[in-house]
Amino acid sequence: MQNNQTRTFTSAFEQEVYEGLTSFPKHLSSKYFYDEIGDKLFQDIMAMPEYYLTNREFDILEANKAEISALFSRDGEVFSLFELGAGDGKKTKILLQYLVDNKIPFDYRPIDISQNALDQLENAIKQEIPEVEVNTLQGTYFDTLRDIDKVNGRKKVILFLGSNIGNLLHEPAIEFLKNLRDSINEGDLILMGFDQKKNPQTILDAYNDKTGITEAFNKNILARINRELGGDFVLDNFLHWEVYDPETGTAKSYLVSKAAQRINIESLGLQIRLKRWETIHTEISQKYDDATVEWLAEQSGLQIVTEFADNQNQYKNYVFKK
Ligand code: AVI
Repeated sequence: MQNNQTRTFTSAFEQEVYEGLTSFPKHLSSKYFYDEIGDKLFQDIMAMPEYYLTNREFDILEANKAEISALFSRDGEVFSLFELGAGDGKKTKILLQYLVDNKIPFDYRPIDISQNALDQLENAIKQEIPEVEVNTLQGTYFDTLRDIDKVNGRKKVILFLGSNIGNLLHEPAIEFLKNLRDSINEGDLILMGFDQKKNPQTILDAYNDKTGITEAFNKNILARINRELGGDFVLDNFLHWEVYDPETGTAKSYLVSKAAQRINIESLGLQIRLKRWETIHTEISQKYDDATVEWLAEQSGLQIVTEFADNQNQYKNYVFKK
């Protein structure tokens, strides 16, 4: 691992925690929310009534599954359906079931860094829709997509659902989309979910539920530092705080220190101080409008083929091609 002055880190997690907590203002990356406990908390978030994103996307896929499937397979051409970050596949199963029922030839290739997550998904699909040919791919998204070109000449369709793109600032989102563009060929498609700008209160409620599940999810990053790096964060000493800027469409999550406090993180040999009301920024969840998605597509060399929305335009799925 890389050196930071005189320090040697044994993982990217160690290095990013060190850098984030010694910066001003302090920050931690939301990608570290997702250990076993964080995955479970995110499942709970998706089941909350306030977290409208999952149901809106579910409804869009359900209402448009015939049209979407027809785009994926023109003239019965066999294709590979890749999925980045499939989770439990709840929404994807709508499309898988439709494709199977209509005898449209395809195989399903979920990509994930975690073999455990892939095994669980594969078992669930084998139980529920045994007709689907599942070929899991363990690895990072882009290395895996690039490698697949060498072994599989089929048309590619890539799913990236859940508005996961929104956890990236615009610049890294463009980098991500450029990488996606580089890993597809002419004729291939990308179906991606983008949560839309809407009544700011609806967004604040989705990220600050009264039951405290999102609070626990946000604080899990501190709990994870305690578990994995020997930290001594007291979770009750922090407020979960959500803000939403309706002009830029950016929702931001913070942990706010309720008191002046010192934190030790043993494996980093680090002691930090937090002033009363000092913040640790942990996540962005970007909300979009058509102009912003068009701009992102243009910046990354993608074209919008079509889009699907729910009846209140709360959420949209766009189809891109190269
Ligand atoms: C995974 N990601 C798209 C979620 C979101 O909406 O930003 C993560 C999340 N954070 C708080 N609630 C849900």
